[in-house]
Formats: sequence, structure tokens, C-alpha cells
Amino acid sequence: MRITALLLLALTALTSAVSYHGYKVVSVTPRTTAEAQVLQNAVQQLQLEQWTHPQSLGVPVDVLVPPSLAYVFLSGLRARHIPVQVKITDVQAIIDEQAATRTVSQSLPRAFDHTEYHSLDEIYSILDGVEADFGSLVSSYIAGTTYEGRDIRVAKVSSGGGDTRPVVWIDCGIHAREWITPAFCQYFLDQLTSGYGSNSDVTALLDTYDFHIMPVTNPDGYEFTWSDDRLWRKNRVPNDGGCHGVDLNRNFDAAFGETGASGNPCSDTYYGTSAFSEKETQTVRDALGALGDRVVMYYNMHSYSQLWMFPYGYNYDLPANYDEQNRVAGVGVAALEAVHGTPYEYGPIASTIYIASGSSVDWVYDSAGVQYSYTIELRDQGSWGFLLPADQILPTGEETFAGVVAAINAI
Ligand code: 0X9
Ligand code: ZN
Repeated sequence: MRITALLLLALTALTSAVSYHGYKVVSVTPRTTAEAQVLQNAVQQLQLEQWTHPQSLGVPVDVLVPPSLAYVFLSGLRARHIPVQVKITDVQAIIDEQAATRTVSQSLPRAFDHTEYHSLDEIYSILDGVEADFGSLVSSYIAGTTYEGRDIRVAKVSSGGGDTRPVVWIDCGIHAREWITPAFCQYFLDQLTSGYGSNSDVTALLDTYDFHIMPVTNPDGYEFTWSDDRLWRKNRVPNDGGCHGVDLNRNFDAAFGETGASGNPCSDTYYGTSAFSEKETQTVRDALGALGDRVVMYYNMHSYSQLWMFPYGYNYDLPANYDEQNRVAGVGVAALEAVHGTPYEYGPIASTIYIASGSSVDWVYDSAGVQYSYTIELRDQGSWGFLLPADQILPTGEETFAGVVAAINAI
């Protein structure tokens, strides 16, 4: 008895998860460039993690603040009368609460369930189940394998045409902590499979296009957010010097290693040792390459902020087909907003969010030649951020599905 208890204790210690006990999410709203400068200095000096990077004044900036720095950060800003609001008082309490209210079943699920977030094993088991149920419509393939040996799977949804139809590609979960994105890919797959033959819009769509959907682009990172660190972002490759992980959305060969990415292996935006140094980015590159010029539209899903964006991210240049990509983004956003009234903004990455080099949409547009190359930041606007409650999976799925379908139908 006692030995078992001790063993359990030792095991818990070995797998000790990262704790965010007492960590706060603070939203700061600088109204002048001077106030923005104060905030930037504070973030840099205290080495805080900034979760959103709005470019306009008067828009809240979300910052993760450890308990030991909360007083100095908050009092410094308040002394300068800069508006601050503590959005989350204890990040770990929310992580624990969400884990505790999850219904855990003994066996792996074999069908879609949008009431909960799912682990990698569960997602792949659901995929297997759906393939068995909708065999003629869905088939999945292993597009690659991660550093830690996990499969990177793609679900192909096709009603026929012998691999000649134009392809819409969607990848989710490139950033590990953005759990709503794999959930969205599952919702999208569910709508396609359950709607074919019963929903006329879905049927028409699937009689025109094939869909290739990668539900978890970063399986090692995603797994790590379930086992060790809910807020992990990168993949899990060991870097020189001891830190882990490359930011996969800085590892593509589009202005690689330039502005808006870091050469520091410990940074959350570390770009890696070279363009396409990572198994995951190689896999996306090669899977898209195999589809060739059939790919007409590309989606790279993220959270959070409610933004629908397109190239360029690496500088302020506009793509040659700016008017067209902007028009279609506008159609998508209008359809998305019509479902639940969720407000979105749209535009080129650099002017809408920030400059980021080495990202997938820029590479897909520039090098893979895909004329509609989008990256969407799903819900919310920071009330929960990466910890978006599971009861928002369904409404997020509904509105985003409507938006993406409307955009496809607009090309
Ligand atoms: O920084 C990113 O990679 C994305 N934001 S996130 O908070 N989800 O990490 C921005 C993606 C859009 N930018 C590019 N694709 N360049
Ligand atoms: Zn992201």
C-alpha cells in the first residue's frame, strides 16, 4: 500500500507539469505612443509573454504575468494612468477547472464529439472511426512523421473524380496551445461527411472540390500541451543549448529568418536552424507539392483574435492579386459574422497583426502559387484566449464553416 503511494508520488514528480498557479492575463490599453512605449519597456524588462500585438492605439494588448511580477507590472502602469484590466486572475485555476469538468471515457471515441477538446490519440481514433463509417468519402493518409515519431495525418474528403479535382487545403494545430483549431478541423470534417448527399450546399461543394485536412500539424507540441504545458506553442525538437522547439510558422522558406522571428532557440518565435528544418513543415511542403497545381485555396488556422488574413506577413508589400484575395476574405468574414455576430477584421497579415517572416501562408502564395492563401485567427478576443471553453467549439465551428464555405463559393 505504502509502496504504491510512494511510487505514485515519485511518478507524479517525474511527470511534473508546468504550473501557471497565480499567473494572470492582463489586458493593457495604451492610448498614446508614449503609453505604448511604457508598455513595451515593461514587457521587455520583466521578460513577459505578450499574447496579442495590435497595431493601433486604443486596442487592448494581452500579457501573461507571473505572480511574482504582477504587483510591479500593474502598479507601474496604474501610476501612469494607463488602462489595465486583469482578465484572468489565475491561469492554472482555469486550466484545472477545464481539465476537471471534462468527461473522461474509458475507451477512445470513434465518432465526432464537439462538446470537448480531444487529445491526439482521440482525434486519430475519431478519424479512424469516421473513415470506417464514410469509407467512400473519407480516406486518411500519413503525410509525415514528427521528431518524436508521431504520425502527421491528413484526411482527404472526396466524392469522386479520381484525384483530379481542385483542392482546398486546411491545416489546424500548427501552434500547439491553440486548441480550438484542431477542434475546428474536426467540425469541418464532420460537416463535410454528414452533409454530403443530405445538404445541397455541401453536396455541390464536394462534387466540385476535394478537401485535404490536416487536423494536427504539430502533434508533438499538441501532445505536450495535454501532458506537460497547456500553453506550449512550438514543436518539441531539442535545440542546441537545451531549449526545445521551433515555431513552425516561422520555419517556411519565405523571407526565412528575417523580421518578426527569433534566432534564439529559447524564444517562442524561434525560426529553427534553416528553412524547412522541421519534419512538420517539410510534411506540409511535400503534401502540398504532391497535390501540385490542384490546390486552389489554402487555410492555416490559428487562435486567437478573430482575424482573417492573407499575404504578406514578411513585409508590407501587397500581393499581386490583393484586390481578389481581399474581396474573397470580405465575403468569408461577412458570412462568418452573420451566423453568431462574432466580429472579425480582415486584411494582409503585416498591417492587420504584425510582421512575421517564414510563415506558411506567404510560402504557399509565393512558392506553391496558391492564389487564395489565408490564415485565420479564430475566437476569441482575449476573454479566454488560448483557454477558450469547450462550449465555444460548436459556435466557432458553425460560424467558421459558414465563412470558409462562402469564401470557396466566391472564387
Ligand atoms: O504569430 C503567428 O504565427 C500568428 N499568430 S499566433 O498568435 N496564432 O501565433 C500569426 C499568423 C499570421 N501571420 C502569418 N501567417 N505570417
Ligand atoms: Zn498561432
